[in-house]
Amino acid sequence: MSETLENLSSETRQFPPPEALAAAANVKAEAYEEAKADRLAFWAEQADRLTWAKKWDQVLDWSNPPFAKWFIGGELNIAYNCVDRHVEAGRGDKVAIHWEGEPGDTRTITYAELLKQVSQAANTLTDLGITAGDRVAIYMPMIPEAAVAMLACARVGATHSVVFGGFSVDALSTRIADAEAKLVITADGGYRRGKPSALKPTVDEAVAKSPSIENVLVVRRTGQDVAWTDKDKWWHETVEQASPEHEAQAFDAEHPLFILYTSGTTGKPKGILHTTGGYLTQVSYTHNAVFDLKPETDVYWCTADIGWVTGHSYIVYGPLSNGATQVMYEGTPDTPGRDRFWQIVDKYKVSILYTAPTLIRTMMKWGDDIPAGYDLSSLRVLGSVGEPINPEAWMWYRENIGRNRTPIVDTWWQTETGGVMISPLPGVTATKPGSAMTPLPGITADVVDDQAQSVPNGGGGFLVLRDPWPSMLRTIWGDDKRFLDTYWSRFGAGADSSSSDEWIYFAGDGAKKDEDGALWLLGRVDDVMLVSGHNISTTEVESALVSHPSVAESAVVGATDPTTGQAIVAFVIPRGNVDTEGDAGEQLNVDLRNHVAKTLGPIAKPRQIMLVPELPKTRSGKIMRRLLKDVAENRSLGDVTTLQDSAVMDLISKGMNTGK
Ligand code: 6R9
Repeated sequence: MSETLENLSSETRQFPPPEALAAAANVKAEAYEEAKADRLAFWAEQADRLTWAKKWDQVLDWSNPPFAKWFIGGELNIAYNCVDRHVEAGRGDKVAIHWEGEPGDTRTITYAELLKQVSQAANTLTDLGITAGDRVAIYMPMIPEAAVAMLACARVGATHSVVFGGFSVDALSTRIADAEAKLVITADGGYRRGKPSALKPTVDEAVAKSPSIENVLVVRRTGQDVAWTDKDKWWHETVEQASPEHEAQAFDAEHPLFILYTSGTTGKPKGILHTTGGYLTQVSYTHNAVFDLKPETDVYWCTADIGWVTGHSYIVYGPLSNGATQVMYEGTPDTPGRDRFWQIVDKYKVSILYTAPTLIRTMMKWGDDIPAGYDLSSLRVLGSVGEPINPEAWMWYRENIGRNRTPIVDTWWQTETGGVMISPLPGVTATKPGSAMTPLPGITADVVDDQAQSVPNGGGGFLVLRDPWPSMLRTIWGDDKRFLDTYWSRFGAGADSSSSDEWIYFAGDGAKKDEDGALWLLGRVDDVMLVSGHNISTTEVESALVSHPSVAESAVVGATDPTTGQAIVAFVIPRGNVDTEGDAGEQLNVDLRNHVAKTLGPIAKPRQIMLVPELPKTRSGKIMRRLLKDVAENRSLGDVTTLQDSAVMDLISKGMNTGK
């Protein structure tokens, strides 16, 4: 992105918060002013939500930027904050997790039961020689033991590294090696798409290549046959037999809590390191504020996998620190039927739903009649995370799921930020479809040009974060230099040519400010296209395509072009009922190209549109445009190890070759 990003689309719809919700909201408009007046005092106040064994002496130490320390001198135990203190306060019988297995089996886990399991698992970790500072890899399906394992690590001060169940041997073993993990916690398998899907064979292969691993702890979930080595221990023969008494010891506020690897677009995965006190402060605060959580009455459901940061912050640490009752679901959204999500919302009377744009667009494709068959009146706040949500997908979510009553919070954040950074507040913000709106209280985000100058309203550029925040990454595990290079050397004091002494965090996303200063996220800057000298965001072209009634989902890439530098190539999934055979398909192609030209202007008209049945996505639902670019430029495919379903690329390449 050499110049600024073009600001192509305009959206004028706006939805104020429902009055009753606003009147009873956890966070009111004053919070912004309060945080602005004294940011550190504001965060100190939020840290008081937690129970500290020893209070901190200083809120922030920024004397060695960009290496931040928060709540210096403070000590706390994360598991104590997420579990024990709720039991001690007499809420042991409250349900922590309503777990729903994909085949329909269920478990109800109260806070008292969770305390027992976490304590037992902590005792087993200790028996296996795990002590504070050791690293533990977790490779699990979405079963309660996954959360128990994370909390048990936190309880004994071990640093967990969760790897998506389903990632390859290579992905798992490189992550184990990078963190020098001593233990893997896994399961025989989990249920996905109606059948048991094995995990243990992948672990066996990875462990064979991993000299640092001393033990493997295995939960029996599916009962499928597993090979067994002398490193393997069954969970039910160890954890479930262990003493339920475990005294949680407090750790320093900056004690490492977890490493989570993000693949980025190129190169070796980055092990993002998060620590204890600041992380829990921000995830606890934001979970309460952004979802307006009322722990006594709400039933919260985040559909993410715990292998994604969203699962860490908004299934495990945020909700449990707030004493929430939540739903946890093991499987896929179309098993046994495409109504599974709405059946779960109806069954548990879910009141807060947090999901991803990719799922919303998939539900759009499946049709309005599916959610229409369910009672969704329990819902009162809807959330979105993971990608920019196209205005039409946002409207569909509002109308078909929220039934025009519930606010939508579009939450922008990253593995690196630890917690939500930019989002509406459901009782305060008048939302606009497709906009993440404004930074939360206590957060300073901005959009800048090449020279790190703040762009005026109406302009576009790079999203940056200006002040340190409590749940920020502390470094890249074992690679401080890469931490500096990746996030801090683009702008501000960390940049070679800069005369500024302000440290500016480069998020890697493009964004624009509208006329009111609201923020619109435009995708990764690596994905921005340069067409005849114009910087065009993939997100805006995708949103224009999705606004056509025949389109369910789309992904846009810039492919090398002899005349325009780059040309726009779009991959489009038509809605279920759309005829794409023969002439009808060709007509649709012409219509879609014209539709984009009409919506955004002729410069954004795609050179080519491919109708495809699926798009390549990561396990967290992000479209892998890099692979589509390989297809569009007739290259062999790059690294596909983080792809959710590798068969998808074959389908797409075949369509490309036959011109369909
Ligand atoms: C939480 C999470 C981070 C990247 C981020 C951005 C994209 C996430 C978004 C969004 C637009 C939102 N992203 N939320 N883009 N609007 N509400 O997704 O973390 O997996 O590390 O991805 O996801 O591009 O930079 P992570």
